[in-house]
Amino acid sequence: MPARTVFTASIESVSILDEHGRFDAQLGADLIPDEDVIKLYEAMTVSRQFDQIAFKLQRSGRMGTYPENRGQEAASLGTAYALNNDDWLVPCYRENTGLFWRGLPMEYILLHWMGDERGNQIPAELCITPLAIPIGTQLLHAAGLAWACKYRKEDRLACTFFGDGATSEGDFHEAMNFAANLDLPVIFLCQNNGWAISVPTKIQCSAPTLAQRGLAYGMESIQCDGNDIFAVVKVVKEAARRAREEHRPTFIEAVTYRLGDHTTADDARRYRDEAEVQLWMQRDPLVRLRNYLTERKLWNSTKEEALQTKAKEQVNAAAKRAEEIAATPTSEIFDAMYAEIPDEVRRQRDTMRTSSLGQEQRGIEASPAPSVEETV
Ligand SMILES: Cc1ncc(C[n+]2csc(CCOP(=O)(O)OP(=O)(O)O)c2C)c(N)n1
Ligand SMILES: [Mg+2]
Repeated sequence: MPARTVFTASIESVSILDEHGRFDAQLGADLIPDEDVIKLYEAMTVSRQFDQIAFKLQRSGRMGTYPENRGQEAASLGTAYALNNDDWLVPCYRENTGLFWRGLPMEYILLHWMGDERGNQIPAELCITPLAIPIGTQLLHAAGLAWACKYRKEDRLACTFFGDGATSEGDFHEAMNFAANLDLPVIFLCQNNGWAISVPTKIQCSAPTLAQRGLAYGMESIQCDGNDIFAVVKVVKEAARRAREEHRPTFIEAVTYRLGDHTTADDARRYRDEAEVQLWMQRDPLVRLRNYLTERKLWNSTKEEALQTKAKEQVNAAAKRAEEIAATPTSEIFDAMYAEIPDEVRRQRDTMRTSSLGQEQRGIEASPAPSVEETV
């Protein structure tokens, strides 16, 4: 018997507002009302400002490591915009813009990177899970949440964010398999930003697209320009419809670029070409949207100036709130693990202040932090 083709596939890539400012009127028709485009641009600007201030907080020793979101704002923002407010957002750590859009107060993210776990105690009504630092783990949480939504017959879905590097993790493959085989209402939103720290995507994956990985599990998979907020909104809306109406998962590869270092602990100049960075600067999602609004006479330099001032004020106020939050009693680290504290742990709790940990006991006081304005 002659061999016959049993499967062929292709991956579509969606772009609506391209890097040259060309807008696809057909694909983009009635997608985002003008007043919302303005709000989305404002949200991107505030998030960019947040990055700058967070970076300075880290550099002045007032915060731990911080991963900049610069250049990737459109992917999480477009997604949060396209979903309902009770859909689960299951983030990684480069989704600030979308989380702020959902309503997360900015100080939560700062507290997280300051090493204060209260930054991860996200108000339940926001339907956002804690930032996931162990790469790929959150995909399984999203599949589980989506399964729960389906089981309870709720009209909700889960959307998880992760990077290109995460697609090489076992958790990624388990979550994708689980979601496709159990018909779960979940969206896998991969931010392919070209790099997993110093590993370029092209040596991480031999296939021409990451989206193909979804096809292998039998789920709808699509690519979009992740720096084009219109394209992101378009593909996420369709994925959400599929999740709600058909209980089927979707894999979305949003092609974007990390304009900053991996984190403040990294120096990307050591492993990537400056020309590549310059090329992607031309595709910056924020600049692209500003040009679009300016061209359409919906934006001008006066509005821009006012927005910049407002953004600085907002972020500085959030930094102040984060720095001024009262420290929790150290003994609190013992409170959440056991309903009834075992003897050995109780002993540790009761004696910790008499050991070398007990700085406060010995009267050593930390020097007061400078005000935000002093160093930012
Ligand atoms: C399980 C696990 N392995 C390794 C790391 C160290 N690590 C932190 S970020 C990162 C790269 C992730 O790359 P990608 O998924 O592309 O996300 P990006 O940082 O580019 O947004 C690695 C390997 C980790 N956090 N968790
Ligand atoms: Mg990456």
